[in-house]
Amino acid sequence: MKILVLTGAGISAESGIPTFRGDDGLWEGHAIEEVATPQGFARNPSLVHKFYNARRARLQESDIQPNAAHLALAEFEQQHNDDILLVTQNIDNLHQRAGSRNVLPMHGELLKVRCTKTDEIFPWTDDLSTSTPHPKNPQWLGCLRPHVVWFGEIPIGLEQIADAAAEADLFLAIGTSAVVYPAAGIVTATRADCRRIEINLDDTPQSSIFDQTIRGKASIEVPKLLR
Ligand code: BV8
Repeated sequence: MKILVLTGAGISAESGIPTFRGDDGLWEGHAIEEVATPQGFARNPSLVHKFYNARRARLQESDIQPNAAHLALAEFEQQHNDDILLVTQNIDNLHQRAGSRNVLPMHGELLKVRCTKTDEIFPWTDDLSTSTPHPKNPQWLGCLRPHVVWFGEIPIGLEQIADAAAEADLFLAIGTSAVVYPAAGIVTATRADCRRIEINLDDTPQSSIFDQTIRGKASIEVPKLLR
């Protein structure tokens, strides 16, 4: 059985990582355009670095751990050896820390930085700033950016995701509000006879496309579904 899983910020919420669409629509006090677009970065790189440095520091704090949903997905992958692709919109590393191996972080990774000159990717650096030297060419200063996909940028692995969607027998969408594209479009790329299950606290604009909608917390419902 081929399984495709898509996770969003909701799967990490119970690990202590805030989701994106809080009531005030702001993202940790910032408008998305300010901190998660190439234009925002060009306009004020220091603010954007500060935003990601704070999220990176938070992710490294000891109380941020994978929760039962992350762990159940990792265990499920081991039982199905590699017939599962776990696509995540999250840029935290909780799936990887939980032991999932087939993870495709389609919106990038908070713990990696990328050179804007060469596209080389490096492990994260403490307090990334506009004067951080390039790890291999220290004479280059300030050419590093967070290795995350901002709005208006093309997500990672779209072809692999489309192939997996076309072959999936089971599609699970866990903790995503299904408003960010192209991630939100994946469910419609699955085969007509693919079994589609949505796990979320609330309904989403795509709930009607799913064969089964499970309402509840990911840390409870995912282990229940997979075990
Ligand atoms: C692109 C990285 C071109 C950065 C992120 C108008 C209409 C439609 C689309 C567009 C439009 N205008 C522009 C677009 C395109 C745009 C888009 O979709 N905008 C939206 C806002 C309208 N998309 C893009 O720009 C993308 N690029 O289109 O490029 C292209 C594409 C393909 C080919 C050629 C060209 C790039 C999008 C990526 C942006 N980067 N993140 C960073 O993280 O800092 S997106 C960001 O939102 C995060 O990755 C996040 O994961 C993602 C989606 O949010 P969710 O994960 O769903 O989180 P959210 O808070 O919204 O929801 C949480 C859910 O969990 C809720 O449903 C809640 O009920 C539930 N929940 C909460 N707690 C729990 C729970 N469920 C279970 N248990 C719980 N405990």
